[in-house]
Amino acid sequence: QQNKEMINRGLFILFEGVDRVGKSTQVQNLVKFLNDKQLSTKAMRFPDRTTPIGTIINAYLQNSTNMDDRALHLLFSSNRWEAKDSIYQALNSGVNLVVDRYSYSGVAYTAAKGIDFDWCYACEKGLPEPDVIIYLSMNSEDATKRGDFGGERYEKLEFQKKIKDIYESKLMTPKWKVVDANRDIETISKEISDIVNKELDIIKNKQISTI
Ligand code: DGP
Ligand code: NA
Ligand code: NA
Repeated sequence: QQNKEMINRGLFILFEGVDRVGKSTQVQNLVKFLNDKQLSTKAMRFPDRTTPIGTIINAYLQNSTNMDDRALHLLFSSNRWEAKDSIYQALNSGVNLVVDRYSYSGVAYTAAKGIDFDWCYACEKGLPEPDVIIYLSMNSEDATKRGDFGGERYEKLEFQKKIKDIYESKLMTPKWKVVDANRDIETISKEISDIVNKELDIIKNKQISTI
């Protein structure tokens, strides 16, 4: 027993924000930063378009199908629930997860359609809760001017403003780390790795909570 090494659980680090603020790039950079420090780390993203549920979500996002807003919301939520076991498995085996969108995207995007906030939130209750939430913040006009904006369903300026408002007025808690995304990639990555470095020691022995 004594010579068995104690495994610290992995950290659940989440990136949130509206479309085109640079989440995916920052996820990649943080995964690399942590792996370079010999901390085993994996990237994960939601929606996971590779599962059967994800295939339906993908068709909706690419405008090839329509769906009732609540039915769609439940599919996005299911797409997270179906990943729950693999999230726990990774964290409990000491692997850090850097996740691109999660429950807060779910609530923000559906509530922005005018659907009751609490109803949206209820579907997420019981999912593993992120340890660190990094919110990439940017002016909606600037984000919508970025390359490739407009290709998918939700990429309309007025809608993006509503989503941003729900994130910032209803979802954000003092625990969220707000990072100004309107700077060069390296500056943002450095700020994020500093944040995560600090959290690594604080969080590693805490139990995983649920939303
Ligand atoms: P991304 O692959 O990060 O570009 O996400 C795809 C789009 O889907 C993006 O516009 C955000 C949106 N989205 C992500 N998660 C959810 C969710 O749970 N519910 C809804 N309605 N939209 C979501
Ligand atoms: Na997108
Ligand atoms: Na999702």
